[in-house]
Amino acid sequence: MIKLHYFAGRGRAETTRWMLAACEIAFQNAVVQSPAELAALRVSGKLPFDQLPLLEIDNQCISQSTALIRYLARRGDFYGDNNNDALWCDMVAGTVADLAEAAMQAAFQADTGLAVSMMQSRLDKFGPRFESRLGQVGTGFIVGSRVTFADIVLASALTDYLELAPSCLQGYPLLTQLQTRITGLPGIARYLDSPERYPVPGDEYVMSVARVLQRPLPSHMADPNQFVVG
Ligand SMILES: N[C@@H](CCC(=O)N[C@@H](CS)C(=O)NCC(=O)O)C(=O)O
Repeated sequence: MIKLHYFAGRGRAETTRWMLAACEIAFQNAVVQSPAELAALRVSGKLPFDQLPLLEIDNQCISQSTALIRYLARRGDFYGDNNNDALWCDMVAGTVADLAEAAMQAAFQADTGLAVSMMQSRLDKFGPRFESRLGQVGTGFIVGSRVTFADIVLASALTDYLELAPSCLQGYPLLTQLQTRITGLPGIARYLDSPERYPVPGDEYVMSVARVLQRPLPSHMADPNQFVVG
């Protein structure tokens, strides 16, 4: 079984989960729940660069979320039809990472209003560019005439945005269509409805990450140093 080692939540593993789903590759979340489990992974030699997420696939242990999604994109033929498509996939995926970061950090903010306003300013910056790109390409996809990993990571980020700010895509009909189309792909739809899909991250997730990494909680939380050792 293919294993994805990460904390008990979406975080930097989520784009890999979406790509596994798009490739229709069955996988298991291998949850790192305690400092001891992380320490065991660190000494196991499995972590190429001593970081999570870690994907065990094709008889190798691989890491770095941006490398993981590209590996799966090549494996599943989601990297476009030529070098120029691949370039645009990378440009879009890089911009999506800048958009997605605000949603990924939302659970760590002092309140939801602040988190949503940070997300809104990212969407105000990038949303019109994505919308206009979709208009120019004219196929319903952000690159070329079939699904690429750029569509998949974009739909993943948009889904995170919609969960926290349900009306945020008003005024973006093409982005709305793309999000609907990609979340309706059979592998993705199955994944989103499966136990491997984590809920919108909240305090519980923030605490589990801090506990495993033995690092401080965000300062607005009670007893921020409760997991810090020494
Ligand atoms: N650029 C890396 C960042 C990985 C990263 O920061 N991982 C964190 C968890 S989200 C980690 O492993 N922290 C523990 C450590 O660096 O020792 C990626 O996208 O995969």
